[in-house]
Amino acid sequence: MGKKILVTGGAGFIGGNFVHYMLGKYPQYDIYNLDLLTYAGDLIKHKHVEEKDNYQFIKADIADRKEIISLFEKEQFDYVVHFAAESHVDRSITDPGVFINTNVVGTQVLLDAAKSVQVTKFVHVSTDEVYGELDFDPSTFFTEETPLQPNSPYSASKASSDLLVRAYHETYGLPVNITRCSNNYGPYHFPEKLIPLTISRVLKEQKVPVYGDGQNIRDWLHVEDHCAAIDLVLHEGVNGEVYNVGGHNEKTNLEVVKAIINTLGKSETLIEFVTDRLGHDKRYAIDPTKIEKLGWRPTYTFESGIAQTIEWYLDHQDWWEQILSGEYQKYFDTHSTL
Ligand code: NAD
Ligand code: TDX
Repeated sequence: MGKKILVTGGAGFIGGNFVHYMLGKYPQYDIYNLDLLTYAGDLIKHKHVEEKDNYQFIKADIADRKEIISLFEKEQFDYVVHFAAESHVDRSITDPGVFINTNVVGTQVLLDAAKSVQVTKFVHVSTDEVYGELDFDPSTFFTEETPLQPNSPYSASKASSDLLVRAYHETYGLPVNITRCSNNYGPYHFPEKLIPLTISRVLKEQKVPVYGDGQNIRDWLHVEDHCAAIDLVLHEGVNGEVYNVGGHNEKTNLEVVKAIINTLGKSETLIEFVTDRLGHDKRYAIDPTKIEKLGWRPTYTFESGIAQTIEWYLDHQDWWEQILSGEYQKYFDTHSTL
């Protein structure tokens, strides 16, 4: 049956991939992509779908209460899948304010709007960073019961939004789910994040900044596997539940950077160790048992996923070159310690 789905942040990395995934899988659904088009959003990635009858773009700020409430009243969405956020930890360290406005206030506005039209489901896309950090003991993982102990302004803003989502379920009975995912990578990943930054810089034989000693661990998940998990939670998730999403692909940052350099046949002398990130979380690792019981399995290993991703960046140089030539380059030049 046809459904109206509002995807917030659908011009960004994961939301953009999710829009493509849903249009491909559910031609009977109407997809509304709402995005403010900050530095992190672009519509070039949607050129091939913008003519579709069941796709519509809406430029708006999720924190603009008046506009968001009247949009929901007009469109009466069935589902909301909420990706829109300020997402980069380093930016939250230099300028936390916008993270509170978008990630906390914006989420609360959307919750009010969703409540006012009684949506069938509100999926809030969160992050494993709300759990804080793990030590290097490989037998420890984040579960849905791990206490929230966010360490950066970014993760604190996401944890705050998670608590609001929970409260709207407990207080008003809003049918919600929260997903907490590990580090994503894949097509259309903005080149300020480790993997696309490394690929784009190595291709240009530029130095790659590795924070601290490069031994921090992240648990990498291909974005298509993340999209499939969100689709499953949207349709099968038990209201009020949290689902962690990750595929047991733990790597040190140095291992990731070296894998990319070696695949591209370049020299490891491109690696430059730079000043560590403030409050740099040591390790993230997800226990995905709960979402596996719901029926989810990742299809990519880190090795197959990174090979596919490198291929994609080689084939789509025009997309990332355009981004690197804009406002982002000014940000990198001002903030990098290279
Ligand atoms: P992104 O930064 O690539 O995209 C964010 C999008 O939100 C952009 O298109 C931007 O224009 C839009 N946006 C920002 N502020 C807005 C506002 N006020 N109103 C409307 N739109 C606004 O982020 P991403 O990496 O695709 O992450 C998407 C979501 O997934 C975020 O909520 C993030 O916290 C979460 N997440 C990301 C990862 C990851 O590894 N990238 C992992 C786990 C969870
Ligand atoms: O230049 C760099 N050098 C470096 O060593 C950058 C940009 C990062 N790093 C390190 C820091 C992290 O340990 O690489 C690791 C990954 O960094 P990011 O790509 O910035 O991701 P991270 O901070 O782990 O957060 C990501 O995953 C969780 C997303 O950006 C978040 O939105 C998501 O919630």
